[in-house]
Amino acid sequence: MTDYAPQALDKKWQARWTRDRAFEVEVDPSRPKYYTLEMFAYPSGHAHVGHVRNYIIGDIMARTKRMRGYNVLHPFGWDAFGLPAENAAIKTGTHPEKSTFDNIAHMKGQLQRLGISYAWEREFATCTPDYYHFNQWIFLQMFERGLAYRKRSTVNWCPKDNTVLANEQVVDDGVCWRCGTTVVQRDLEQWFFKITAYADELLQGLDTLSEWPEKVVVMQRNWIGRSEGARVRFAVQDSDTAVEIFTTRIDTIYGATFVLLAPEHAMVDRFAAESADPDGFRRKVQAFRSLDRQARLTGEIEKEGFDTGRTAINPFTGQAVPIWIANFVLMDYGTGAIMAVPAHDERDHEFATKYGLPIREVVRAGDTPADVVSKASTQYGRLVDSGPYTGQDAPAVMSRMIADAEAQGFGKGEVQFRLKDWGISRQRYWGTPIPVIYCDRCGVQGVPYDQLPVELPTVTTFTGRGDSPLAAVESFVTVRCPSCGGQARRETDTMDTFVDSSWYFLRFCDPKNGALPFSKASAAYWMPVDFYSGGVEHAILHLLYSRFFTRVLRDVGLLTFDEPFKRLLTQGMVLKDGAVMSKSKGNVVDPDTMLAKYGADALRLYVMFVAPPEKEVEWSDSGLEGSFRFLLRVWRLVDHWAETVAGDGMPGCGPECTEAERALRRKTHDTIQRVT
Ligand code: ANZ
Ligand code: ZN
Repeated sequence: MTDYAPQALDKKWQARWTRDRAFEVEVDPSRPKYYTLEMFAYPSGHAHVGHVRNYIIGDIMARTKRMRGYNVLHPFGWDAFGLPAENAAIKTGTHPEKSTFDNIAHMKGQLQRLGISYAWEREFATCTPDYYHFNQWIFLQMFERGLAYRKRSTVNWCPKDNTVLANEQVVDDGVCWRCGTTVVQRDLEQWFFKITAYADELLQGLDTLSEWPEKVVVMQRNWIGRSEGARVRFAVQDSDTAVEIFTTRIDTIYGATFVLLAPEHAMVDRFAAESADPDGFRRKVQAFRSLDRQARLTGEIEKEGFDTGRTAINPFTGQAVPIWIANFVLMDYGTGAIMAVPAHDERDHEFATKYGLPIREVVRAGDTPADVVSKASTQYGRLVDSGPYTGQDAPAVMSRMIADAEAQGFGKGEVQFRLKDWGISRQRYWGTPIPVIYCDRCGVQGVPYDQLPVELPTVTTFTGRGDSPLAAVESFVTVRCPSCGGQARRETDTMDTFVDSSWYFLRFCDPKNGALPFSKASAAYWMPVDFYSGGVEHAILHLLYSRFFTRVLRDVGLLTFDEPFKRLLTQGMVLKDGAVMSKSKGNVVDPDTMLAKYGADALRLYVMFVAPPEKEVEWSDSGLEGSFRFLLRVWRLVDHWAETVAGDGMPGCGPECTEAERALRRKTHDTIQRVT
């Protein structure tokens, strides 16, 4: 009789796996491959049992597939750049590189003690030049193709610290996280990735993701937000210009009783200048512009506006309608201007009611007039009071109205996407330097490939004040122009860390490649990822950016497929006392404590037994205790019979078998089938 001593077992086997390189794999075309991946980790310091649930789920997939004969790639790495390490450096003085690698060492130990079967020889951290070299390589490929470009765009700015702030650094009603000064908006030249060039493809690709959770597919579809509609010109009276509006409901145009402009609309400044009280006009506009953007996007604001005093001609009716400015009209969607149809749109209705603007019913869903004065009627129906279109059915009539607008030259059909190009510039230190050089004579140039990587210089003091930290390093900024050899300047912004995670799964196929991000052959064998698991908080950005990068790298010639992740699982959160486990809530359970008490198998078993992987679970020590006791029983049972069944193993089941032996054999196969 031997005792169940899981701690000793864990130690013994973990040492053996490392010695035998048990989970290291090579390309082997003679065997079917299986690539299973958990979203890599931000090295925050300590993994708690909420984090490790995901790794356990992935590990079980990896081990199962291995036992079933697949050549399994199961790697792990570190999403190691980012703001928290830099913020910590500002507070404590510890260099981000040091804190990052200390954290990695600790967390790696935790995962190893859990016995997760990673191919550790493929591990990398994105903050090393070996990796970010290829962020820069990919950037340059995109730059050559017009997929990386510069444009002016708005950032959060702290006027006291003189620095750009990330959204996370703007706290409590728009003040700077460090000094509490009210944050203002500022325009800066920034780099963008043209993800919109792939908008249609990213949308269509969603239809092929049959093994993704439906809710994630829906979230991506809404984020891309394709809208079919029309662009229509409303001529401004007493002027040579026109307001262009975007609408998805041209069928309601006879009920457009006013036009609304976004506060940022280009025409606003001109109207202000031409008004009787330009300063008063501008003050009102300014108040709208500085409203919280997020609140404006979600519409969770009191709708407000004011009359510009100007009017525009509805090209269908020929009638003049007033032009107002409204805080809920967004500049970066459509044309930044709308025709307001209060009878058939809820937001317009609220606005019209508040300011006493006219409401006209033009689409009737039922047989009798609807009470559109009390409530907007948003359904399609039959057109009324709509000139030559009266009596026609919407939406069918819309294509005819668009064709007529086109024929008369005041409108056309148009598709709009909610998706915006991806702004990647960060005025930060702890990220990938953007590989660009500015020369007064030769202009904006990519760093030549043979000069990559552009390494992060060593910065020793982090104040969080002033320009981006790289701009203060003279030896970094000053550089020779690659074309004329004259004196030039380096770009001092770094890349959004979402760039790092947009292709790391490809790097795992070929992590030591010094010439390319990965070889075509390695990706052809291992990709796509067969099983990808992680948190639903990445349902939109990370997964969309990865799908975008995959297509770009396909067009660069490195990949031959479109979708990186075949099957996706979003694991449920682990709660403690009803709240999501997190350091800030002080309710974390450290896996090491549990390992010391019960061993790795009990913890793994518990995590898998407590609920389906997609479901939330409430952590319970007694549940873990139960898993431990179950393993104890298995151990004792096997231990008791081990000698009896030793030797030839299970008896065959020929005619000589007893009925009991035959029953046991049947039960065995039945169990194998059901477990599989
Ligand atoms: C007139 C109208 C009448 C509208 C009606 C809707 C219902 P989606 O589907 O999201 O694309 N819109 C257009 N640009 C806007 C902007 N920059 N800010 C705020 N709202 C804007 O929505 C398209 C509709 O949203 C457009 O169609 C427009 O209002 C509004 F009964 O035009 B509609
Ligand atoms: Zn030059």
